[in-house]
Amino acid sequence: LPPEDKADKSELLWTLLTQGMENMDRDVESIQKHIVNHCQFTLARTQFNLDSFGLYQATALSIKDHLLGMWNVTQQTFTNKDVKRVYYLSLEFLVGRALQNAVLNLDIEGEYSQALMELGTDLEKLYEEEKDAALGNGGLGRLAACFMDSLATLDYPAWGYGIRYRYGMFAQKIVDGAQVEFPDYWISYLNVWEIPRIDVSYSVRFYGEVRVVSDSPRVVEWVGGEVVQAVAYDVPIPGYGTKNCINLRLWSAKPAKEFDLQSFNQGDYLGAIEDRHKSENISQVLYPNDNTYMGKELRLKQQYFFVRATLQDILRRFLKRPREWEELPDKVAIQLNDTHPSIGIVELLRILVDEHGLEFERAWGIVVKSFHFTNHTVLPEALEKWPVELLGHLLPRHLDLIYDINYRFLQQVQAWRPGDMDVLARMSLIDEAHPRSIRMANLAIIGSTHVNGVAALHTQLLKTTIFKDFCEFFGESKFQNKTNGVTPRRWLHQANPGLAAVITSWLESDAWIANLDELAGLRAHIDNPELAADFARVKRANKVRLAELIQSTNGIEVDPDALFDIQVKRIHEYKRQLMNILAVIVRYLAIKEAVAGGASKAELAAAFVARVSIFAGKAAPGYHNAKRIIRLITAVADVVNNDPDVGSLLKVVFMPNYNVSLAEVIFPGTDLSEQISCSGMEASGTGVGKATLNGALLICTMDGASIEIAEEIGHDQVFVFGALASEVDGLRAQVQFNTPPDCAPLAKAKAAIRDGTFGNYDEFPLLLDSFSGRNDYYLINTDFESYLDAQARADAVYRDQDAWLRKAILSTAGMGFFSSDRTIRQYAEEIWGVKPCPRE
Ligand code: Z2T
Repeated sequence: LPPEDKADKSELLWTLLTQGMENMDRDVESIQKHIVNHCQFTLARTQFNLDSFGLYQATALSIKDHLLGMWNVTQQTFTNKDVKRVYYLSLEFLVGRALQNAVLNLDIEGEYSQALMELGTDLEKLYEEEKDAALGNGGLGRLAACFMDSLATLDYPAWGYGIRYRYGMFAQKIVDGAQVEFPDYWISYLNVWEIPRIDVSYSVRFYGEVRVVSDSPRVVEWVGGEVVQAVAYDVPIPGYGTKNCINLRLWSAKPAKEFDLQSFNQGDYLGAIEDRHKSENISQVLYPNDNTYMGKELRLKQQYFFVRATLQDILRRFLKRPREWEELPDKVAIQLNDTHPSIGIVELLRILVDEHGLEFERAWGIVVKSFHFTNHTVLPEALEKWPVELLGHLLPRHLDLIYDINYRFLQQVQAWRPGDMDVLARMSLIDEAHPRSIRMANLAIIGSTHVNGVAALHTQLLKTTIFKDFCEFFGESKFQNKTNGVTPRRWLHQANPGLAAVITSWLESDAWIANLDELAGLRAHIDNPELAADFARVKRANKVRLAELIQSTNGIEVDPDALFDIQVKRIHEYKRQLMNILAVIVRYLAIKEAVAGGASKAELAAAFVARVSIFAGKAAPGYHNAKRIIRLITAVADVVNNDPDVGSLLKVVFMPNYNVSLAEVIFPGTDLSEQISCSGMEASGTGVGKATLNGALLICTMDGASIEIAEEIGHDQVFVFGALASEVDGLRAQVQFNTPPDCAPLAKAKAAIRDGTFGNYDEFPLLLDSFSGRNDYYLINTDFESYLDAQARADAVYRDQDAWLRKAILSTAGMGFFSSDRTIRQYAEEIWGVKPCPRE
């Protein structure tokens, strides 16, 4: 702290505060006292009303106290050293549960386990009491959470910024075979992990008008409209093997501090109070769309609310010391997680020009140097395009500035390609088609220094397709690749303690937890049958655990010795869960045919590898075809699972409410992981990393991160099939102009659906129509036989367990590159220019 802050504290208070930062004892007895203290005095529980949830809360509160001590010193270190900080701005942070993660990162599980055992409970059981923090949809949000873990672990001076949604990702129930959404009111009455900072609060304006204060020099003011308050809630993020602890700051909307005297003076006191509270709507709910843009005004309000508060907070920190504005990019790097926070580019420009009087070009130069932008998709339906009218109404001054930015930018484009009106129309921030709209990706590109994709193929596609003009204009060096990774702490160390122990014992070290490249050391033992036996034993135990969960949630009995074939991710046509279930139908029909042909049990076992086909994932509430796919999966499950001809040769399971905690059970129990997107469409995929890390084999197209994973673990380890990204356009054209008939197995599967084998549901004809003949945009027919062939190859290897285990070990062993630690180090060194800053 700067010395003057000491002045208002007595020597005693100063000393106690300084000592109090980290006087937490880690012995069992102190832990017990600390927990019981929280029971009695924070939660006001007595011996008569203390249940498991209360004990979980008290335990978590005691862990949070540990974190806060670390957190305070970490933040002071960043301040004292005046280091450059990185700010990760994301509308989503899909963190899941925090207790076990914190206990493991603090390396204090042994002590807590014993402390709680003596108190008559079980730490593992308390872990299960925690509700997931589901402030994200899928890959993009979970990536942000993995990044926070790596940023903390690697001691980077980083902050995450997001929104404290009152309702997270909806809970999914399956009712009569169909998805039904339920609200996720996740903060029951106390969220133990957050610290409300009522003292950290900023106002945010919407609507209103722009007034000219003076013409030359031109000064304008944005006035009127509605004002709401953003209040900070801080969530400490511990790292592994470090005493650093970083901050995730989430904003919650509250009524403005100032009273609008006018509305109160009108005599409608209760009405005026009611109006004020409408502002709280802004942070109420996470939009549940993955990979699709929804042009709702409330969503743009969320985006602006969040960046307005965040930028005020960042600048307040920057201005704590006397500075030149030109120093901003030396002290601040702002990473935009997709275009969702990209209105921040215009907001920083507005602050510098309107509030601090900087000349436009000077301000713009500073803005561009401060921002960097990650794109997560090439799907056109996901690219944000705000209607000009909507944006101009909500943020009138920002629309002015967007026009100014665009005018200057298009002049440069014109100078670059004189007379080329097409390039001008394509690169403009304004899409002139009706309704006219702002292209947020174009804004994010020209307002940032670096733009990155999330896997090698994805970045290549960005540069050659949707961002081609920009790549030619700015030069290639602006466009970088940062292949996604996952945190080995949550996705191996925490989720799969059995495999973690095996790895540690074979490597004779647990250094892999912080340096995943160490996994390569397993290759030295690849011919040792004992290693294979260890892998087999752990996988079997994890499959038993998963089978028990399936029994309790779905009431289906599955055989842990069957091949567990798993596709878990958001339901989306491009991810082709539909192709998967169609292949399951083909398998089912083949079993039926064999039985009808009089095959004996032994003949059936020789012809078919027993499989459990497991699906999980949420469909966006308005995405009808995705919901129909769920309906088909559950209908097939109903028939197959109850068909005595099939027995344990085939089971189909749709596990409801896929979330982070469920994923932690599913990936360790996966034999075969389905990564079967239509090539060129899955930007990266991160589930693929979690499965492979846990020793699953991949059945995959050459898409997203799978390409690089296959390269790292060896192509022999994966069952590859399907068209390449480079072939997709040509194949689509072919399907359009010279539509091929359905291949025989696909025709059979469709016929079975049509003839009512799986029931006669209204959804089915609509679903079948959506990908028939020329409509087959996702190339299911094109890839189908090649997919079946890959499945047959997987079956063949599974029959040879030694061969399978060898591939499983080599899969895990090759995953070093896909640690989010590697990804974050690359961002830090190649984009942000920030250095590790371990606390003093
Ligand atoms: C999302 O999860 C992803 C992309 C989006 O584009 C939006 C959302 Cl919510 C706007 C996913 C990609 O689909 C996936 O391939 C990728 O692995 C993940 O982001 C993280 O980069």
